[in-house]
Amino acid sequence: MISLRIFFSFVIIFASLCGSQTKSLDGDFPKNIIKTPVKEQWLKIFPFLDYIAKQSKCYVSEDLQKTQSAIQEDNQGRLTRIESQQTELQENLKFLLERLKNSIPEDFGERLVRMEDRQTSLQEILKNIPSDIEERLSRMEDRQKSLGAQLEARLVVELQAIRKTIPENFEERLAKMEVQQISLQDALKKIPGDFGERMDRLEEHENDMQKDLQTRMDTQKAALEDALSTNFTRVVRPKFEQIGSRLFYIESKRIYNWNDAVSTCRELGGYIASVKDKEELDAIAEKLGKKRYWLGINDRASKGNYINEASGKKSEVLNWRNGEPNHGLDGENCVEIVGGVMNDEPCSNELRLICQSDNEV
Ligand SMILES: [Ca+2]
Repeated sequence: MISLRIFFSFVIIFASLCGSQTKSLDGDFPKNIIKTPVKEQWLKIFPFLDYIAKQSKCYVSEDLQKTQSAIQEDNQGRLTRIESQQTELQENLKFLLERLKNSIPEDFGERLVRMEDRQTSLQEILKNIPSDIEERLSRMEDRQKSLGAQLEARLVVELQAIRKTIPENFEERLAKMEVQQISLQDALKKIPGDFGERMDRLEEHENDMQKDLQTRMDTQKAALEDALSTNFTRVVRPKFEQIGSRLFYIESKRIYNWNDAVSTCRELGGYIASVKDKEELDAIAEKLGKKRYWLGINDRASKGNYINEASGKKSEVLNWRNGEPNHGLDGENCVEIVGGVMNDEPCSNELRLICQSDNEV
């Protein structure tokens, strides 16, 4: 029993030495222990302890070496991986730098400078614009006022000149005709009565001459009227243009209700337009496109009885759109034209307008 106890005691001591003080098993045994007689027993026990240690496979040094070499191998592997990652990163960085370098144009600096110069000059221009525009507008307004005044003055003078010219021309021609007639009558009186045949011929000749004179007078009168009409239109209605056989003004920018459209055309020297025939309707429609315009046609006095505003005559050309006139809304008594066809529309709506120069239609 005692030997068993001693054995187990040694085992416990040895185990504790193996766990925490491994170095003492591989090193020299302490001298102070060897010197004491009691502890000389230890020397006898050592081989046994060594045997137990070997049996227990408590090879501390070997284990430590193995652990160290494993750690070294692991560290080496990690270092290798880190190195390869570093190499890869360096190559990627190099590649990116190359790409960046290639993507920047060679003349980048110069272009930047040019752009800065342009920007500066644009800013200068922008600064100058507002004051310049105001001055120009002001000058244009002044010129326009002065031109308007000049035009008015010229108009008055020209009209006075025309009034003076017409009667003088006519009086002159009438006087000449009277003189010729008198001289012819005198000549006729001098011719003896037995020259009836000659008288007949003379009468015929006189008639021919009169007819000829009348024709020439009519032609010249018509030419004069045409010239007057053209001048009058050019001076009084400069905005009107020839469409077909008549003059029209198309207001495509501003919109008016129907009553205002009527008064606006009067202010422009014309009348809100109606349509003479289908040919004229097509010619006007071609000018208007798809926009909506008032015509001078309405049935306000009697439903369905459409009257031209300018002449007061019944409208001859009513090219209705399918389903129109529908008298759909309250006050749909005024006629608009859209894309060549007509529609009855509330007169209070605001549309573009067309004026005609005459009030015959
Ligand atoms: Ca309608």
